[in-house]
Amino acid sequence: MMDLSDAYREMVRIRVFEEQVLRCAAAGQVPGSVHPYTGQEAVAVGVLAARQPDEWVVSFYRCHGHALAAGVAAAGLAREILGRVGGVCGGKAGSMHIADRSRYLLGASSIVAAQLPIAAGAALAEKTAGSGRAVVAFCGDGAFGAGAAYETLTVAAVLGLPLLLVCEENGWQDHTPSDLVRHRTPGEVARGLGLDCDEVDGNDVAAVHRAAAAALAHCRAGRPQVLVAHTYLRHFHAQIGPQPPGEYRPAAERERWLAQDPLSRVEAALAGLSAEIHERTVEIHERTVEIREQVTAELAEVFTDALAADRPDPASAVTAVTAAAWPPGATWPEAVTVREPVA
Ligand SMILES: Cc1ncc(C[n+]2csc(CCOP(=O)(O)OP(=O)(O)O)c2C)c(N)n1
Ligand SMILES: [Mg+2]
Repeated sequence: MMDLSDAYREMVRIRVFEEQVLRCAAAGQVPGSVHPYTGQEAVAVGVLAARQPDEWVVSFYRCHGHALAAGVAAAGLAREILGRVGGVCGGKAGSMHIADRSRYLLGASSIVAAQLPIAAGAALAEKTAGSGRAVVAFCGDGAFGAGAAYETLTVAAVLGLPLLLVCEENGWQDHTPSDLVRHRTPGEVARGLGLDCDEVDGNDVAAVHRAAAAALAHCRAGRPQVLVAHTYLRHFHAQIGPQPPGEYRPAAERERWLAQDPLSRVEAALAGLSAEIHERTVEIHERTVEIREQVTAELAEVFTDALAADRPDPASAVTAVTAAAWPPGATWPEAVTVREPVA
């Protein structure tokens, strides 16, 4: 069972973190683009509360929420996105390529669906080692239009890989409505390929958690699973530079989804749990306000600190870009030798 207050705090951290990132983007402080995760927080939090802390996670460009929910330190994440020393990847990877081995976040890909075969490889490694651990891969619904998704699902089914593929179905692929460019939904594709596939209300963190916990149990027993979480982006696809994109989605659709905001849903659930005891309800309401205030103060400090940090030395651009050490006995030196920086 997941503690709803803990889940709420985690979801608020992601929301407030992303709002800070967007503020920095508007001020021209973010190199490259940012893909906010606002509105989809319940998916990352619900799923990752169900994984064991040493189960690998693989993400895509909308990865800040996955990273925070995987336990990546907000300070290292903020510095990474802002391209500063002390970032989890040395400030050299940026918003779309977050990795943190200490939290078993294997990496994130900016190429749609490219993370899926990587996740299958990690799952094959776990299976080969007989570890009993699963691997969690996140993707958008657009990934199901890519060949890599079909290949991954097929190989996962054939080899019995301990892989959980979480598809965040938000109805859009960049500025294109998903239904315009697909013939089958991700769930239909997964079931069509013979995989187990559950579909869940992705704005209901408790429901996501239950579905992920059940799916992960099957994965660990060697039965790959797909979980489609239906959700919606609160902001927009991406921001590149200081100017946010204009609104591109129908107003009625946005309003319908924003009324189902995953944070408000938890606030309602926390209050509803004890609706019969008025004082307790007030207490819970105050608690949610307190959590928001605490998280906002914590993250304001994190971003002030990150913005004051240095940018990485350009000479470090070609260091630490390959594995520092190879497994015992492995020889492949020439191919991986890192060039010294050109003076
Ligand atoms: C192979 C590839 N083709 C196109 C793009 C450009 N692109 C970036 S995000 C995106 C939309 C993907 O939508 P979806 O998978 O639903 O994820 P969402 O952004 O909605 O979370 C596209 C087409 C890309 N990054 N990689
Ligand atoms: Mg999408």
